[in-house]
Amino acid sequence: MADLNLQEIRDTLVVVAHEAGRMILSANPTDISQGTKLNSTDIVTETDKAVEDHVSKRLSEAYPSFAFVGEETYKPGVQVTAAPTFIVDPIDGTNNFVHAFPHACISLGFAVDHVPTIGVVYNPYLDQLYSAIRGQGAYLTEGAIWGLEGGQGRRTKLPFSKHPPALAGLDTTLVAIEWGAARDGPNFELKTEVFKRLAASKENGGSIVHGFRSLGSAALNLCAVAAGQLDIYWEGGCWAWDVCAGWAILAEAGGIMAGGNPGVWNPRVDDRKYLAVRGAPSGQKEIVEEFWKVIGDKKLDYDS
Ligand code: LIP
Repeated sequence: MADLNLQEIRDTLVVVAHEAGRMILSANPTDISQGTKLNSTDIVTETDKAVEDHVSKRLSEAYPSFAFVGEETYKPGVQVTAAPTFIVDPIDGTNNFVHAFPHACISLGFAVDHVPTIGVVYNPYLDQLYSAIRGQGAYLTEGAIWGLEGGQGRRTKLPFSKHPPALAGLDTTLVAIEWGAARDGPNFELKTEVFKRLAASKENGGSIVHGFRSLGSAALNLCAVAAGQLDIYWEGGCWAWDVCAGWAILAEAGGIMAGGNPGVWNPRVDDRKYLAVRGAPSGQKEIVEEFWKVIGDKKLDYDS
């Protein structure tokens, strides 16, 4: 990695993210002319494809030797290699985009040796850009396009709190969950059961978490965990392009990414089962193990 100019790559990703943001804001969000994938919830729009085409062209021109994995051009069974790879979701939160719900983003990740190394996640609706370079911290920049701070935007280091509180147990947490596209079968049944156990009172054997947030974007979920606004995010079924950028940002904000199934401490970027925990002075390992106990003996299972 020594010969990679990570700062230059990040800066390029920020410019491309702003270009993609303008494409998202100028698109007709109700146009789902490209149809759906798994079922009626798994929507693809022509904007998804147009944004990915633009991003792929810009990045292959700037870095022709790097690999590219994108949601709309991905071929089932293709694994992320150890080569420097851009891992891109053109619109993460497509269902929000289609419904004109202002919680979607362009997610531009860069992985080296399977490790999420650079992350740029941009929500154009709010002009909020989250970014991180491995070893150089994670930041939120707000209002750069809107002209704040002379066009530089207001920059805040993540997590927001300089002294994040210890993690003291699931009953003190705000948890991001997602239903995902699959709405039947054993994965859906296990998710539904785990959600119920997490929410239920202790008297009924539950964890009584403070609450759930299901906002439809894995990348923005990870950024909220990185910021310390959410404590945990658990999902099975999303993909490397949903999490790569947010994972780099989470890691640089002191967070950890464990596996979405019990016992997996070091998931691959394309594992498709994830458990993200915010940065904290103590309690991360313990809360992962407490969460895994809630999952029990069954396991989430997805093809790559
Ligand atoms: C979405 C993910 C989300 C998942 C949705 C969908 P998309 O990505 O960010 O975590 O639950 O099913 O996959 O499709 O909006 O890019």
